[in-house]
Amino acid sequence: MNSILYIFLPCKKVYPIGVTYLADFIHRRKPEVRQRILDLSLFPDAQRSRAIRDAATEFKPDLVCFSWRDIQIFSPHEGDSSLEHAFNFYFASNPLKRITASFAGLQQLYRYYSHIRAALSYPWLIAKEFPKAQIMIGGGAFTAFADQLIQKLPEGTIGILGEGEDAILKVIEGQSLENERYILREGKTIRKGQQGAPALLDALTVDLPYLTSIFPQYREYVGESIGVQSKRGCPYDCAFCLYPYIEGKRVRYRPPSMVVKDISQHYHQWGARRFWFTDAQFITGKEAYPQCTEILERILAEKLEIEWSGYIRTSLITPELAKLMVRSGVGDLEVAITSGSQAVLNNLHMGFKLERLYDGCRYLAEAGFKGKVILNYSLNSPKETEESLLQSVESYKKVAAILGEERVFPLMFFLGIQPNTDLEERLLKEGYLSAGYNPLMLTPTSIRKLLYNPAPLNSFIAKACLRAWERKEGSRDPRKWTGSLSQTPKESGPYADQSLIRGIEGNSGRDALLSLEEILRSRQSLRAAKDSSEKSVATPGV
Ligand code: B12
Ligand code: SF4
Repeated sequence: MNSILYIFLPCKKVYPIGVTYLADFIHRRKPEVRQRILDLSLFPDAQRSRAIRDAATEFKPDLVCFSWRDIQIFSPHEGDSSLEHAFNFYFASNPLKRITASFAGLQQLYRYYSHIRAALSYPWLIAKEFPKAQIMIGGGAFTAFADQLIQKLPEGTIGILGEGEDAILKVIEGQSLENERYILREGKTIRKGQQGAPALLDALTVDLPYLTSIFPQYREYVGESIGVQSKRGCPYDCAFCLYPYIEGKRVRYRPPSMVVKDISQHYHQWGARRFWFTDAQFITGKEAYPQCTEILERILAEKLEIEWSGYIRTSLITPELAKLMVRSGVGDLEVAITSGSQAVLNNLHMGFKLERLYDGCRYLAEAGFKGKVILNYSLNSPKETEESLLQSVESYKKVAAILGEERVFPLMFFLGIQPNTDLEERLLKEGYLSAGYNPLMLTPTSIRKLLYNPAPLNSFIAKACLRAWERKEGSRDPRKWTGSLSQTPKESGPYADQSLIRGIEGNSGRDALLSLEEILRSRQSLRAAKDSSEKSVATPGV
């Protein structure tokens, strides 16, 4: 095979790092193979089929590699209005609100299914109009839902779970895929392979001039946050998390010099200034300290004036790392505290101590950290009690006292149940989920289950959230002004202050926590009053 067309399936605009790494890898090993990257997110819906047809007609690929990053439309966090509609639909006391929410929910369901249907139509287009081309597919969303999606794709499509470098190389060289995590449908039979040794990440850095030549749409991303991967794999075991399933548990490091060369090339050649370490975890444990330290030191030594972020275990931040993080340009951080109760965290196998998380925040504050911290809370996790909910409220207050209330933004991020996670397995065993359920099939009943918020605590958690969102005229995602997601030039630069104010005004997570505290405290005092009146009835005269 001599030519590969990569098609990044549409999602909310995010730098398509996966396909850039794949194309780079193939180019280093097979420089004679022609390659092109087409990012469908950058086209309006109606023009996407045409864009594929034009690219395939002109480029004549032997291999078409679809990359499917996101499916999750119903996100379990308050920045997504679908959570608000779902809560109104299930829990609002006002029937009008329920009706309005049901219409909004139906619209969202329609969008969700149309999105999947449209994404599936593109491989079918290639299969019908360019039947000689081999089709491959991979990416985060495909990995998460491979068993369901492979049934809907043209027969013969090679699906790859997790990393794809070696698999694509093998396909163009005509080698067997037996040692790769492939999935293939032949009629009604599904064949799967298991990855042998995962690839080591000691390859050279991205060849940016080459990438620029095969990805002319790169210009759209210069002001965005560019993804850089410094390691693959996560050794932790958090019950709800899919990342170790996607990347493996063994951590593989890229040499710091190469990671920083990547950043430096994007900085000097494209003018990029914002970066995101796409690692499942940037600090995977104490073993990662030397690599993380060297990366940050090199950013400083090369005088790269960047803003960077990533998923970071605050519990693993040392005073030295905190100083380096701040000096090298760390931006806003998203910290998955999950719960303020150590017992709830232990039950989810989170593998960190709350005290260490607070220490990490303290070190950041001492180092002069000026960014914002989004504290993700997954209220109503298994083993949650009224007491543990109050501990979560306390934990927010503690972090806010350390970093300053104006910097800390709690975000209600309910546990979303994902296939191939420990949480899914537990809930299947407990009968909460039924065996053979389809995680992509959303109905009012399944959404209620998959946005994990079970009885008996569900109704007043929902009440607290709805009360807060009502006051703020809707749920808010404070990430609009952070380094993590897409920021149009209009939102940055001169508008920075305005968007900051909007973010702070929209701190609905804080309100939700405080409303929850109010509700729980009043329940406690009601109970105490009831108990004492029962006691005085039982022991008259005392
Ligand atoms: C970093 C990250 C983010 C960052 C991205 C920052 C940035 N500027 O890039 C942030 C925090 C912004 C983010 C946001 C979201 N994310 Co995210 N994110 C990730 C994470 C941790 C890594 C993705 C990544 O870039 N990896 C590094 C690159 C090199 O890998 P890659 O792109 O996956 O590509 C490799 C393989 O997938 C494969 N591959 C890719 N394409 C192809 C094609 C072929 C043919 C083959 C063979 C192989 C192949 O090979 C590549 C190289 O090895 C993954 C989880 C994970 N551990 O993978 C979730 C993940 C991709 N995100 C996910 C989601 C849902 C989201 C959100 C939609 C969440 C939400 N509801 O708000 C948002 C919105 C994203 C958007 N479009 O804007 C899901 C997607 C699965 C799903 N359920 O749909 C994942 C898998 C996490 C999860 N829930 O399990 N995310
Ligand atoms: S939540 Fe973070 S630390 Fe836990 S398994 Fe997932 S990536 Fe690793």
